[in-house]
Amino acid sequence: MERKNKPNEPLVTHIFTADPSAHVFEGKLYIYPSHDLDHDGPSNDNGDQYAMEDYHVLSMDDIDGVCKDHGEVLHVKDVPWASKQLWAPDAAYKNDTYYLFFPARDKDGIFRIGVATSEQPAGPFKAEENYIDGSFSIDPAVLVDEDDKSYIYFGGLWGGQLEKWQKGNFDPNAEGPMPTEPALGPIVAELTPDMLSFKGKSREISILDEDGNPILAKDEDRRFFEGAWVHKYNGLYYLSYSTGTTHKIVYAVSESPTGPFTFKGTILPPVSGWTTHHSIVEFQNKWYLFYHDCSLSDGVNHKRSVKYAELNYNDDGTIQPIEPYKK
Ligand code: FUB
Repeated sequence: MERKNKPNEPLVTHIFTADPSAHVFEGKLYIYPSHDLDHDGPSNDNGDQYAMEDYHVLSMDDIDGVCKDHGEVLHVKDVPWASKQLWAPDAAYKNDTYYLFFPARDKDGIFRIGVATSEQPAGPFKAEENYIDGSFSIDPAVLVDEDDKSYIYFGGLWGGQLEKWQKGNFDPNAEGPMPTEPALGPIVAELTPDMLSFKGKSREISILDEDGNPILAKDEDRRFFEGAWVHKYNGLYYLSYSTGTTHKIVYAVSESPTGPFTFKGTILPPVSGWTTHHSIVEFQNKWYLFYHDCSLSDGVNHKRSVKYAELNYNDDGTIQPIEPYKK
């Protein structure tokens, strides 16, 4: 019998999946996750345990229907510029084309962001020859705005190497800011109309507290770590992200897609496992959070599973926190 989706339960159990980027394409909900390898190697802060080699695409006709695995849609061996570690991807639709944006280490071991294209939302995807010029770090998320401009958000600390780029070029010895300095923000770039390049230089996004002061590096409950996602609700831009070391999904709001964003609160408390990574999507007139945890592997950090939960707003536009383990 086919397994039906249930909130807060793994969408698929035959493979390990993580970092779900959910989008509505052609009336269906498509999920673009990472595909975690089922290996027993050691873990470290560099993220070597996240040794993913390919991507699968998942889809569902209804939120409580059956989640279909469309199989492998791109393998690292078919990405000319990449050496290893296909981490959290995202997808976008424009120009009658589906674009898969993905990070991987290049041949020098430096994370870059590439694009692959397909005529169908479920792939297969064909990678461009080179990574996006000017791209670095991990966790791309793309917003195609109502005015048809597209923005790519990216960046992640530690294994994701964001702190190595503070001076504009890769410095393997660079550390993050001092605790009392502003935290590093995610990076944004407008994409060219063909979605294959940055239109200009990328720039860092500011995240401010309620008094308009930058969130500081020591503020680990609120500062950006990785996994940026931007969605629109009632004309405002919501930037949500993982705090990493404190394992939360939090959010900040702006009137502009490039910020500055004002911190608002927590969407998801820590779940089982070290990493937390999500997306937010409207589907059939309801809003959903897609996220992952390690419950299917009994807590093995690099064997994760994607899940969903309904997401609700208050009348003032704030997001109601989600309880991931509600019975
Ligand atoms: O899946 C590998 C990395 O773990 C992602 O890029 C991060 O966001 C974290 O989920």
